[in-house]
Amino acid sequence: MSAKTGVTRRTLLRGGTAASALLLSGCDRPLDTLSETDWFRRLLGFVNGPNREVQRALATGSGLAPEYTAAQISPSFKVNGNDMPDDDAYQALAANQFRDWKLEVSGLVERPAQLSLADLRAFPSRTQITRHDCVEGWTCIGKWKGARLSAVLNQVGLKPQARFLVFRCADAFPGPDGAQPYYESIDLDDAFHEQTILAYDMNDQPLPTGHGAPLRLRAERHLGYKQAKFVMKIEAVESFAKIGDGNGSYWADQGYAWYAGI
Ligand SMILES: Nc1nc2c(c(=O)[nH]1)N[C@H]1C(S)=C(S)[C@@H](COP(=O)(O)O)O[C@H]1N2
Ligand SMILES: [Mo]
Repeated sequence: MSAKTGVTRRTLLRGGTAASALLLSGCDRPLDTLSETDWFRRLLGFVNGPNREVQRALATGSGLAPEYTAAQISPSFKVNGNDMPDDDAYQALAANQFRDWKLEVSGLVERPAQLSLADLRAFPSRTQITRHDCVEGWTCIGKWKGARLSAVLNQVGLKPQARFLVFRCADAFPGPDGAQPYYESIDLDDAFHEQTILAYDMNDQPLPTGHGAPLRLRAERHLGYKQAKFVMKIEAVESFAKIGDGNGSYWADQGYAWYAGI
């Protein structure tokens, strides 16, 4: 995946390293692992683009993404995209093991909150072993534990006008007008979905930096780029028209589908 703009030598080098790491990563290529139904859904998804109604109509049963056993966890999980935000404030927080880090939850909420990692660990949690599918064509299986986003939202109380949640991340990619911050957004169906969590643990360890420390989104019915790493702030909004280039996420602003359902 490369941005239409702003490909620097650094990102190219990073891509090269990532590509060679893939050979040794223990991750599977999607052709080996996806069932025919998955491919059928995917094909329809590509034909219809960001048509979430079609994809949701095709989702069968519980609407849960498949979950796996501990034995199926990939021996190593690829790090993709940014592996460390350049931001000074983020780096200072990381140097102190995120003891002073707080997640801001604001926007169209009744009770805005600043939540420490201890606060987040006190929320009802969910643990899930799921397959991460990157649009670039690799998959890895990992175990994630995190606060149920629904529980956090129940605490802050969404205002009636709230329709989307925007996740603001600490990292950015270079763009023509300077750094473009990474951000993502989901609708309220996904926000309250059983498998949507704010993950602080990966494979029974605190989330490593490369995988988005101290907190990342896991929205398991979506492609990899939806799984925002280094989340600093969650903002409830009525529309994302005035955020970034108005398409709801960094990658949607680069032309990828906002609704990255799988
Ligand atoms: N903040 C942030 N989140 C991000 C990215 C990123 O570069 N920055 N890359 C995305 C992409 S394309 C993928 S495939 C996954 C990679 O997650 P991993 O590094 O844990 O494999 O994170 C997604 N979330
Ligand atoms: Mo990705």
